Amino acid sequence: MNKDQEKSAVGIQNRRSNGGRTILPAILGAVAVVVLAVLVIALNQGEPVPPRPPKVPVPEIVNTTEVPASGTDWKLETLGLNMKWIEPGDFLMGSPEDEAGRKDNESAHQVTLTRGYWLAVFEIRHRDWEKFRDATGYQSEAERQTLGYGTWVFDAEKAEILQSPSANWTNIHALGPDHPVQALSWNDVMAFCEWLTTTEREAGRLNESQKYTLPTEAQWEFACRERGKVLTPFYFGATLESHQANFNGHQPYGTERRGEFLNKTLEVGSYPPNALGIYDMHGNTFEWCRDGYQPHDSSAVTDPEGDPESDRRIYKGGSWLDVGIYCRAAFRGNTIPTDRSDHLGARIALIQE
Ligand SMILES: [Ca+2]
Repeated sequence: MNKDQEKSAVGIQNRRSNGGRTILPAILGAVAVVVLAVLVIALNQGEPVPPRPPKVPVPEIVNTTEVPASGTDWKLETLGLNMKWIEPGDFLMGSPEDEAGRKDNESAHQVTLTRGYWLAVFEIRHRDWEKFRDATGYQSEAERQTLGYGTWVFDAEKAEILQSPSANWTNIHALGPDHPVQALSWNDVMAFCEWLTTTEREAGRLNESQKYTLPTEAQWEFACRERGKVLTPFYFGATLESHQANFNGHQPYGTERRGEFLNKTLEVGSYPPNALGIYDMHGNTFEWCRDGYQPHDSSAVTDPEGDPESDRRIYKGGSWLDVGIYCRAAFRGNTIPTDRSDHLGARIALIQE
């Protein structure tokens, strides 16, 4: 007799000792309670968060014109980086008042963009910044320790973000050439864009009306929202889970399904892109935008560029460190243009007058 049979035999014996009439309903009741509890847990938790899907190769772009042409994607040869053409249009920027986690400065309003532009499919990578550094010898503000510090760094043990004098892009999340570069100030990224513009013009791959720069916040959000088709907080829909983006999956959005917190960046393009073929606009690193900060109001606007007098700049999209609410398309971070942190990077745009 094995142990299971022994247990079974003991059960039979117990039922017999109780006359075999009252114990069966009690067992059925207990089973029902267990089944109900499992169902409640299942309804709250759902299935475990699935793993992120395998990476799909990014489609190759072959330039067929000497300079970027409206309506056509462009390969930025200096970096080997795809730039997606974004057709102009109208969209609803900001968030509705019932969006969970929204802030007061996100008032929904109609925005018209009258000019198309190109947006990089990836955040700026370590390989990109190394080319810039090698070509120019540029030292970032963190390396120069302007303002008396290097970079804000998350201390996992203390669960705090602290200033680290020696931290900069060369040693913060420097996990490989295809990881996003961080610890850059807004000023650093604009210097990078000026170098790209000069380099591409000298190579005859940019005309005088075209330049590389940061996207405005409206250009960023328009592309994130797939030219206005996405009205939910994410281009994945109303929820965000850790198989969709690199963020703090311990606090997902719109779901109880707790997922991973990797505590690091991943290579760009590790998660599915949006319908325009743009990756990591939710999570991995926050992304600087060009605008000076100003609160939204509900008025319709055309080609907004923020407040030119503001001493603060916008950043968007959340990061590897952030919980779900900060990864929403409408969320608006802002800080001074000299600031830098270990979860703030950028994505470049190409614009033309
Ligand atoms: Ca991002």
